[in-house]
Amino acid sequence: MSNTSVIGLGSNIDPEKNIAAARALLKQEFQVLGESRFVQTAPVGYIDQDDFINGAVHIETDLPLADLSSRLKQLEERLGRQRSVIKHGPRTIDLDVVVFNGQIIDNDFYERDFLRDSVLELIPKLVY
Ligand code: PH2
Ligand code: MG
Repeated sequence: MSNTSVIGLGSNIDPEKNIAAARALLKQEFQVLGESRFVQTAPVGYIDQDDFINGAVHIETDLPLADLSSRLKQLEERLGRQRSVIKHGPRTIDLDVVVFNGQIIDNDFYERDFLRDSVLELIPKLVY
């Protein structure tokens, strides 16, 4: 297992159910090193939508970044994700690679306090 990654999870359509299903799937697919707390968050970006549940999962994988990203996209589809016409609109599940081998690769880390908090809960020594 050569790579470690922090995956950000978010949902605001039936979020209790979809976050639970996503966490279960990630445990089937990857070696899970740890999970953050999952919290209710107010929508950012497009604000006229329901609150989200957000959190993060720390994993270990042999997959390189590009393959990990496409694997997560497949998992989103398995969980019934519909690509909405509304950018930043409601979603059953969002699985984003936020950190890969200690590198922050999703700028939402800097812009969303809840995401940064979840990541730092998992890797407190992360330099940013
Ligand atoms: N994701 C979005 C848009 N807005 N708001 C919250 N609170 N949490 C999210 O995960 C989120 C959002 C699109 O990536
Ligand atoms: Mg996202």
